[in-house]
Amino acid sequence: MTFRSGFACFVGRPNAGKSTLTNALVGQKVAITSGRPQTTRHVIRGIVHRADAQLVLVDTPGLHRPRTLLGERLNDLVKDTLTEVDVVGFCIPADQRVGPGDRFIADQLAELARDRQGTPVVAIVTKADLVPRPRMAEQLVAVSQLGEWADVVPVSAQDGFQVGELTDVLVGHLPEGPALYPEGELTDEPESVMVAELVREAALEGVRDELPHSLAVVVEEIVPREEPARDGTPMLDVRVNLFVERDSQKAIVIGKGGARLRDVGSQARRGIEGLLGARVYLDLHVKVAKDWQRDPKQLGRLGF
Ligand SMILES: Nc1nc2c(ncn2[C@@H]2O[C@H](COP(=O)(O)OP(=O)(O)OP(=O)(O)O)[C@@H](O)[C@H]2O)c(=O)[nH]1
Ligand SMILES: [Mg+2]
Repeated sequence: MTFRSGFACFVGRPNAGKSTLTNALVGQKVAITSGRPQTTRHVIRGIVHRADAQLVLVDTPGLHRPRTLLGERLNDLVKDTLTEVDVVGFCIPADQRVGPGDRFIADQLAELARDRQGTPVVAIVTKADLVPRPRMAEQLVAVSQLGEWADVVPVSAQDGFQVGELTDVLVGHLPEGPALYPEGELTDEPESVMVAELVREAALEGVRDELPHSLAVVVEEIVPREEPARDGTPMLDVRVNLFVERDSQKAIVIGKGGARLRDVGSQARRGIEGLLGARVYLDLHVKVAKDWQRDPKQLGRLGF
């Protein structure tokens, strides 16, 4: 049997369903998702293990016309990633007409194909569960006309439709080679990054307008408590800073009498305890970092 291994990268505009699809293929949550655009801010690797292949999925931030320095940095990150993978999955949601945002990305992919020949691009029509069949048929035609694709695959990360088929197609484009990661490893994200992401996911829920873009989360420390919990499970102190750009946003994140922040904390804590396999005391602090999205110094400090 030939064993294949390599990298696939998902691109697409914000909210296209890239991270949800990454999680569906991996079979576990490795990337946070939300209904807000620009949820993913760094490159996340999820690993699919099969008897005949190892597929490393690289989930990227949505590609879009940048309006801030953060936006530019995210786009550059995606472009660098595109040149390093064996196959690209271009995600286009089924429930929205193909638009300028998709064309912008199709143009970038065409440019890439000129610079670096041979990287196949699979067009993936996501969120198949949201549209009736005739609409899906129309979307498949529209997507086919958007560029030169190695394949066009409709898929639903929600109900699992065609997730296995998509994996087969992506694996088919990988070179022969040995496994790249140890068996059972599902992501190479450091724990501190996963913890920060779980807090950001919880904090994104229910906030509106510009706030999601203004929120950045940094883990200060994760330290074991000397005393374990009463039932003997280990206890961790996890200290996390949430940065927003303005005082008014700070008030929103904290909520009346701290109610919102408490909800965010208890939701994030559940995910963090599952991840770290320990009881967690989660300490959240909200701070203002004025206009950090446009400030190179602050972007650096926040890890961008
Ligand atoms: N019904 C349905 N909804 C989906 C599906 N995939 C994703 N979604 C929803 O679409 C929204 C965006 O999903 P994400 O996976 O965060 O999208 P993304 O492309 O990673 O977004 P960015 O990281 O912001 O670029 C979320 O509310 C998901 O629940 C799907 O297959 N079916
Ligand atoms: Mg994402």
